[in-house]
Amino acid sequence: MTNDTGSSARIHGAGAAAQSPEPEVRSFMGNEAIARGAWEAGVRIGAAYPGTPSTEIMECLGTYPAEDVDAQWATNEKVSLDVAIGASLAGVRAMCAMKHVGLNVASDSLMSQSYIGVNGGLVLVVCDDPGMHSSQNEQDTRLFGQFAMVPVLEPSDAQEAKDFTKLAFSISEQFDTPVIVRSTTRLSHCRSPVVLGERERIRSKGFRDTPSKHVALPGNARVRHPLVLEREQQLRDYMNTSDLIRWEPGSGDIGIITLSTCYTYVREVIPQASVLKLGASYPLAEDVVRRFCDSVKRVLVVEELEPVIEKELRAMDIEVEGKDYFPRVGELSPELLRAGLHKAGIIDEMPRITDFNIDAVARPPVLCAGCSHASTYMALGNIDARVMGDIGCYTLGAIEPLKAMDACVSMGSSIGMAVGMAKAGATDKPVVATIGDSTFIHAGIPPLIDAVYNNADITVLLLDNQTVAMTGGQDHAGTGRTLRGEETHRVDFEQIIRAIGVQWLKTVDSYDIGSLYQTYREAIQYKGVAVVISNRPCVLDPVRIKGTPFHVRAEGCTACQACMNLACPAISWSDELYDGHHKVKIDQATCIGCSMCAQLCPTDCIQLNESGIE
Ligand SMILES: Cc1ncc(C[n+]2csc(CCOP(=O)(O)OP(=O)(O)O)c2C)c(N)n1
Repeated sequence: MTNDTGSSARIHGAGAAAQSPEPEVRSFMGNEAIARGAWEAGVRIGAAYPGTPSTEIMECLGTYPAEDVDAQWATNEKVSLDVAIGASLAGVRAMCAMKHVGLNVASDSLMSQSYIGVNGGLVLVVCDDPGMHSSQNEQDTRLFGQFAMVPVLEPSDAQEAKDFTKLAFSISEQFDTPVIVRSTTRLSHCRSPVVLGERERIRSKGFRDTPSKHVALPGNARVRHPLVLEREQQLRDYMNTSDLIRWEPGSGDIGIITLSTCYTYVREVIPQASVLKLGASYPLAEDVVRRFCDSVKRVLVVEELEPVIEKELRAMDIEVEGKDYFPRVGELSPELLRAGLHKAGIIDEMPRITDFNIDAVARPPVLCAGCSHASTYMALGNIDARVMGDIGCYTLGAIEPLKAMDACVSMGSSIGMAVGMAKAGATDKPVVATIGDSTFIHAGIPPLIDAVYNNADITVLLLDNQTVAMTGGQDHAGTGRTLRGEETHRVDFEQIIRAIGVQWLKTVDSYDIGSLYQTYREAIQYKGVAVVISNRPCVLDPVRIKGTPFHVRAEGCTACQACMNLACPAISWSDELYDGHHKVKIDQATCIGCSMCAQLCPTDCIQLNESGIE
């Protein structure tokens, strides 16, 4: 698995497999399988904005030949969907990929595109994160599918992830609808065998000049909406007869309706049950579901997060059980399923506790040694500002010992929140917004325009570490490189900010702590919108930085803890006692030689360890 704080897993691309005469079987992560499915389906355009657990889908699609597929990073999820919509209307198969919260950003386009329909197949892959391994909420994308009246396919393993993605393109074209393929962290990041196939040679259909279908005007949309309802019924009929639904008869009176990775847990925990495995959560294959429910005495729905299927069954007047026994929050697991079935009186034995006798090392989230965000939050703590944060590695500025962030909601919200907070006048502290480079491009520019337009008195700190560090170091429009690593135009932040009308703008090096403090103080004294850009690259990406480490001369250390305010993971207390006291020590392997701690040390006892001897 990967997570938002690590780099992406190793990815299998096209390799030689595409030419192999025999079907080849490979171990794929769900995300690799989705990319493979799209490639085999003849996808021509792929666009995504990174976000765990979806990021590897586009990275992997970008390993297939450029003449087959144009795989690109978009500036945000809405743009990624819009790119895919344009390509679909032009007549080719197109896909966009995002994490669940990305669909909130893209939803404005999705809701209308549902009416407009497609030309080339249009697939949205949306990866949910039950359990919030690396997300700010655990919303359930299936509800969005219902809301937009767009079919939602739910694979349960990597093979299905590939097969369903391929099928999604056909369904899209057959029913003139965008299709959502929903994954979850467990599927996206777990490996299982996948049989590879050939790429379909799909010719472009060419653009069809039908403005009454393509232009979302009230008059056109009024005609389209009833067609969308008809399409829902046709899709329902299709779901009743398609291979997406599988009835697996068992013994006894219990019938379980399930889907996605929950299906694999059901098969493991209660192999004897009759199971109806749904391949699509929307629209529901009502006829088959009803027949299945009639064939058993007791029906349970096993689904992660919201009781989506359970509520649909209730609406069909079917007696059903589910969330009384299985949690509505977090990830489901075989253990939780077993506990729920036990509570429901279906299985006798108590939940099996698997004791691996392993003491997992606690790994609380920390900024990396030498992270350029650390000095910013240390300074903000000292300046005592009211800080509206944003989403990225720098959200860790909220936790001990930096603890210099008061609120953080969603990508790009920091600047708008700062405007509101400053306008409300409810704070005697200066109001500061902190935002990363990728987040600024994603959703930070409109609120900065708003701040200038409405004469807000705020300071914006643009923390430009020249990568999307949080999701593993992807490129974006501010790095000057494309998804395939080609050179491209690099957005000039200073020019953009000046063009917006910001009058007070300075750029600082966040490793230069003296001038960083000085610049921040000047910025918050300015009446109006002041912007400070700090432009130290991330220590992990695009190149891993490792300079000569610093070490502590213990005899000079007064244990004043000034250096510890940086929250650097290389700095800790010594094991040895000096005159009965611990002193500071620096882990030589972790220190990258950024010098920030040495600048903070009042006794100059932190020095470069040029000898390499500790
Ligand atoms: C709507 C949405 N899309 C994607 C993500 C995943 N994500 C979390 S932070 C982040 C961007 C971080 O990049 P940047 O702002 O440059 O800050 P850094 O992590 O590099 O410090 C992304 C894409 C998300 N949380 N929400």
